[in-house]
Amino acid sequence: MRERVIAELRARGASRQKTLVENLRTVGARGLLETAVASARGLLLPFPEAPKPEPRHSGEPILLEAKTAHPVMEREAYSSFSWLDVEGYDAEIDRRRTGGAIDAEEAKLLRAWAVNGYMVLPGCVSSELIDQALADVDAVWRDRKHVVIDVLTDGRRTHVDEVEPAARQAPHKLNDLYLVSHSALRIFLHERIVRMVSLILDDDVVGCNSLTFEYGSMQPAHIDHVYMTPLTPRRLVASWIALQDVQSDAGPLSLWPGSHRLRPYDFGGTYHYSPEKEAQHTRYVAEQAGRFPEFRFMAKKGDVLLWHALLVHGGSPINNKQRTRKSMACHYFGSRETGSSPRERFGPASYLSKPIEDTA
Ligand SMILES: O=C(O)CCC(=O)C(=O)O
Repeated sequence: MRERVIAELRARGASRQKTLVENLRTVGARGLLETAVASARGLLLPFPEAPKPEPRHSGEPILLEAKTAHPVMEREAYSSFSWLDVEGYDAEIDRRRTGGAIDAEEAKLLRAWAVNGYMVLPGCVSSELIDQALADVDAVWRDRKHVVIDVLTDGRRTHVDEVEPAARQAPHKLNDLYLVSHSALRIFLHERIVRMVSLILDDDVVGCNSLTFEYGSMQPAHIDHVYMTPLTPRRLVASWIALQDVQSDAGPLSLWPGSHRLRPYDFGGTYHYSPEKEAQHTRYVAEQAGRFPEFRFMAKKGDVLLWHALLVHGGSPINNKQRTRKSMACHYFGSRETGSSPRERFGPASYLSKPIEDTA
């Protein structure tokens, strides 16, 4: 009887997620009567209490309530989730620390990562190495090398040898500088970055692409995972390396800590973006970012920040167009996620010798 009454009320739109008043409005007079009858028989419906949270179990993914009308992934394979994105990560960090697999500093960074979706490695890259990479950027422009460039002011993707030299003075991205600059490669696969990414992914690291900026990107809030979707969803990490001290009017990198726990957007059974749904997705991201405080990374030259595949981030507005904001943003997969793409080894990691096309 109780199940029948509940089923009927549900069929007319009642739900445990609504308040009592909303449910009464939804089910109308007949539903009201049935509820009263059901109550009189001791079958009081469970309105208006909030649903009881399910007990959390070790290994269960940690996700936030969707709170959106946009389509989101409701069911994801447990096996996609990183060990830091499931219940019990704290005890697992302790276990690895006690067993000597990680040191105290790494344990602290991994805990920050699990909660916020990012970690900072202050002073990670030496100033000398950065200056060498910047000299290579100058050489790319001076010698008009055939390096892919995204012109951010008009959305063009072209090459440095095909673009007007003035394009250098406006926001742009040089793609995969590491293919022509050994110094950029040493930054991209810096041993400390590779070490932390391999701990996060629990896998060997494959560098997929590097983007070099001389100005802020002003990119709207976005999530890299939709553009660079690994074979196993979620197995992507990004790094951001300050090639100079960042000034507040130069469009610092913005992050929304904790947003990596949001459910990914559902592009029709896939995590990978489709151009016709991209605007909707951008609206979803902007709506969801509003649930979190914004953090602007006021980095010093050599500081590195790693962010989670699903963390909402972007380039904040540039308030001084003359001000440079030299930086690199790089993306990494685990070794199992790149299929048969050609790779080169570099120390404990490897990198794609022919990078993938879609980038954020
Ligand atoms: O550096 C920035 O302003 C943003 C970089 C970024 O969002 C990305 O590479 O995904």
